[in-house]
Amino acid sequence: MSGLRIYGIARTRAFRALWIAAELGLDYEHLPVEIGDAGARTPEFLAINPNGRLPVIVDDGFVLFESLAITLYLAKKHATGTLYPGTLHGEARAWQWSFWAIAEVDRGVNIWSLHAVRLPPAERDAGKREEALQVLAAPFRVLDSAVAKQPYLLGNDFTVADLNVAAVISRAIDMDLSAVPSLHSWLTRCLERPAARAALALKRKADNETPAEVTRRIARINRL
Ligand SMILES: N[C@@H](CCC(=O)N[C@@H](CS)C(=O)NCC(=O)O)C(=O)O
Repeated sequence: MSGLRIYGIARTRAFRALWIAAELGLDYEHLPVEIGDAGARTPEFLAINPNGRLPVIVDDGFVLFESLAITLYLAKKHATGTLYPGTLHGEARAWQWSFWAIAEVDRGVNIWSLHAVRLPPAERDAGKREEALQVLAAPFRVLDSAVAKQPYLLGNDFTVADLNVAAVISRAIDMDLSAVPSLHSWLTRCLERPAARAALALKRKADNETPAEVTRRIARINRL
């Protein structure tokens, strides 16, 4: 047992930590904490992550929040030279794509998926959905052209850069991606990896078990 604990129900950004742990073949304990007062905002959880958000990990006593900081940390700790780039420039590119994903596409994909898939049909807002697609169009073209030239973001091999971007936009697999065919095939390739499939299975199960009231709360508290 590595002494790694991953907090956060798999429906949340904890999916990203679960995917990297599976890629790395780590032993870990998963604590499927729910958002808000049911979990992440309790005094016990706030003592671990004062942000009251998911995910957070505790790795042999080392506490770390921010999903992509978690994936980068675990990849660097366990797979430098393979999943985590072993060169200065490779590392910087992995950071570049990770920060890009958080800044450019994380919120848009989240808004789209809530208003296209996750909220009950009568409560979906077509305006928000269309606006999200407009916000995503330009960055998706950037990603499409990056993976048109080579199979993965840093070259011929799958790295943590691919994992981070694919995990952030994983819910975009349900969009019409015909305008960005290279992005579509790259995302499919990433999500078909055995480790991704294992983490996605946990996420789908959590999605299916999430009551509509919780999905409404997600949209409300995050103003999505
Ligand atoms: N930038 C953070 C965002 C974390 C975040 O917002 N997590 C959501 C779940 S996906 C959450 O905990 N929301 C509940 C809340 O804000 O109360 C990360 O990537 O870890």
